[in-house]
Amino acid sequence: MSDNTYREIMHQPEAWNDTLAYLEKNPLLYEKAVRGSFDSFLFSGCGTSYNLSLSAAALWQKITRTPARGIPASELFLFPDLIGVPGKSYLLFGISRSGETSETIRAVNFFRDHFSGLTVGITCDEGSSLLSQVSVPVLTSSAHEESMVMTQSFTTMLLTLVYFAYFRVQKENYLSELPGIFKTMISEYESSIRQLGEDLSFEKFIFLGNGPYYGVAWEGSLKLKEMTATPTETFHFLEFRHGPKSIVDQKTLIIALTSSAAFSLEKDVIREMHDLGATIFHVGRESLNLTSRCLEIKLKNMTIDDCTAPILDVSFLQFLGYYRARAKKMNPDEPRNLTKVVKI
Ligand code: F1P
Repeated sequence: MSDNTYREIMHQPEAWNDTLAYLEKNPLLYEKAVRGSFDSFLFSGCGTSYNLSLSAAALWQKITRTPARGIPASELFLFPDLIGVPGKSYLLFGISRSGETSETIRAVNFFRDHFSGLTVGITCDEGSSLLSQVSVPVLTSSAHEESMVMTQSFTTMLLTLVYFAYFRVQKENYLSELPGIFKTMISEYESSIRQLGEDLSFEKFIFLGNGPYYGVAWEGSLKLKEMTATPTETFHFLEFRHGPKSIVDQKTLIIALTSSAAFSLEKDVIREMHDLGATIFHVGRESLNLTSRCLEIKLKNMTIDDCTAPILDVSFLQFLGYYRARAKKMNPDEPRNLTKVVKI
């Protein structure tokens, strides 16, 4: 494959390695903010960067045991009284691949003028506006992208935020194992994912994820939508039973990102949808033991847990969107209706 999107998906191990090395070498860049004393932690961005904020906030709270929330950048300046509480201090992580998205820049500036606390900006593009507007600039330039859709930028910025969470509580992490695991798993599963992506008989795509997997499920859903102009939906597992499951049929593909914490209930939902005729694409540590209409990616590596699996899981979903786009003769580098940066 020659296009930028494929190259950048496959570059993720290098981007992760480079970024971890950069973070380990430069703790003074972020130590004051990441280990600072704040009442609550906000993660904010737009589009893919908002999906990232959802998973980053869940992982932050899970790892550091401090309150965290993911919000769309526009909510911060449109409904500030729903985000902040007078007298409380916050650390805001402004997340933007380009560092030029108008809403994210506006949110960071609004926060500085109306909230108390600090701002950390995370971006992949050198010299971007975001870097000059925040208290603590963090540049993950190894994940710079030429393509329109965000792939390595998503996982690398999420990896950075998970690294910060472990750094704050000074806990050991296994993030450095992710690049090797990615290479091993992609060599094993890429062809199966490609086969699924090339099956154009599927008309409905439902992404399911709980806890830290919910934001990543949304991101997989957005990748498929952006690259293939296909309607998709995303739910928490058990929520899907409360009405939306009415659409499930033989033309439905359920993409299920299961967790270790809730697998016992998650698997029941998946089996119920499989019985209704859906095909399953499952990524998780346990097996569903379904004999037909199911592709399973088993996370066998013992060091992968609910704090790190979300970073890896999304890369499998990037391939699904990519191969469906190619099967539909669409150019993943130039998705319909989209611009690389949204300026308002
Ligand atoms: C945010 C974003 C992307 C989307 C498209 C337009 O960009 O909404 O999520 O895929 O590229 O911009 P950024 O703020 O992360 O640069």
